[in-house]
Amino acid sequence: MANDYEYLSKENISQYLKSKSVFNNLIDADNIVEFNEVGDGNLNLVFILKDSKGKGVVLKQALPYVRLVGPDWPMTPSRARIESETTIIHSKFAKDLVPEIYDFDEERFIIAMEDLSDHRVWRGALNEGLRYEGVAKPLGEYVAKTAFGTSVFGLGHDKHKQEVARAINPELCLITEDLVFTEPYFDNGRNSVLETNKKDAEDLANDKDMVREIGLLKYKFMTSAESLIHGDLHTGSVMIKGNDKEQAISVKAIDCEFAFYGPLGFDLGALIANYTIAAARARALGNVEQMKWLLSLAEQTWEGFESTIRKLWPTRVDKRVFNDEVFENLIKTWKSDAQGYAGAKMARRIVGLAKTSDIETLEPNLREGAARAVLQMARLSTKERDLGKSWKNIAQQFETIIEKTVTK
Ligand code: SR1
Ligand code: MG
Repeated sequence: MANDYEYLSKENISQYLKSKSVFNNLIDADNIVEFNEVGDGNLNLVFILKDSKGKGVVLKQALPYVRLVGPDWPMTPSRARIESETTIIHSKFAKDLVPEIYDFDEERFIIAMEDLSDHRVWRGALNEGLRYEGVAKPLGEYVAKTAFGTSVFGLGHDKHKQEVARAINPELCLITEDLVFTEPYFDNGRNSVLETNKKDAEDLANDKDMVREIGLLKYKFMTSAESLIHGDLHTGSVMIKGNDKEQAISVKAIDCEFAFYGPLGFDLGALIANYTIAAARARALGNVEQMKWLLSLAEQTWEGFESTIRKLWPTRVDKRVFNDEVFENLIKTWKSDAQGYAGAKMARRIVGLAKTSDIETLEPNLREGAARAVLQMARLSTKERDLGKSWKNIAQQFETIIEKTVTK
């Protein structure tokens, strides 16, 4: 694959817009008055462009390497194709919950999409202590609709098989296999923690029950082809638009370049992990009510997920042996997976490469306790995933851990 394609820049962007008719009615390429590079993720260039009449588009270009590290870590830019195709497929099932895709340039790996600059990244709002209602539940609905729609229940045998093959994403899956499931337990030189958290990281890696569960979860991640999952559904992959009552009026799941056919509980776990990390931050900053609210979001997401997938279940394409008893078993499995993956995703953000601003922007004396709390919650969540606990019970247990570690 050619990796010598031209990168977008302020100098060449008008020319690029003029070269494609899809932009004719979207933006005036001769009157671009705003050009902002806003890529704050780990991988890509992201430009928000606006013309003098206020019309805007977003151009997202995949670099042939991991932006976080630089050209020393090559990475397929075909991830942009995966993101574009997945967003379009997900929009068939959850149109309002993803951005509109206008174009994909397969030579320069550029996705043109809806301008969401009237939205903001949810993680940033949470870090500021804002409490938008109406985000966690729609995200559960998004997981349910997209997971059901792309599963054997939604697609049937032939289409599901074709889709599993089309959507393979081995390079990005390997990032997750390494960073989420392996390196927190077997350091590959990319881990880092505060000196005062070294013992916590060692306790995690030496926790045999945890490592066994992580192994089982990694195996499932590598072999289960349930649904076309988002693959990186953290709070930085969610954009929200709120009203002045801190009620979300629009929620969008973005950045699905890690998408592939995998276990749907991975997406639920990613959300829950990031709510929990945000809760540790809130308490470290003394905001008890915000912590409690954040810990209640897992239940909201799960309720959005479960109620939606229950409604979809009667529409499954083949009802012969996929009976209601099967569904109740699946619900239990998905909950166990969600809790297991939540713990895996919490631990990786503390110990491994690519951490979260929630914790990293805390002063070291606050970060220490927050990081310790997250690691302890991670181990509890993953190891006790099959105990059939209620979400309220889990939230209560997390709160107890946070209170003990963050405020000691
Ligand atoms: C090298 S990419 C690091 C991380 O950024 C993405 O958001 C994924 O979570 C990935 O693991
Ligand atoms: Mg991302």
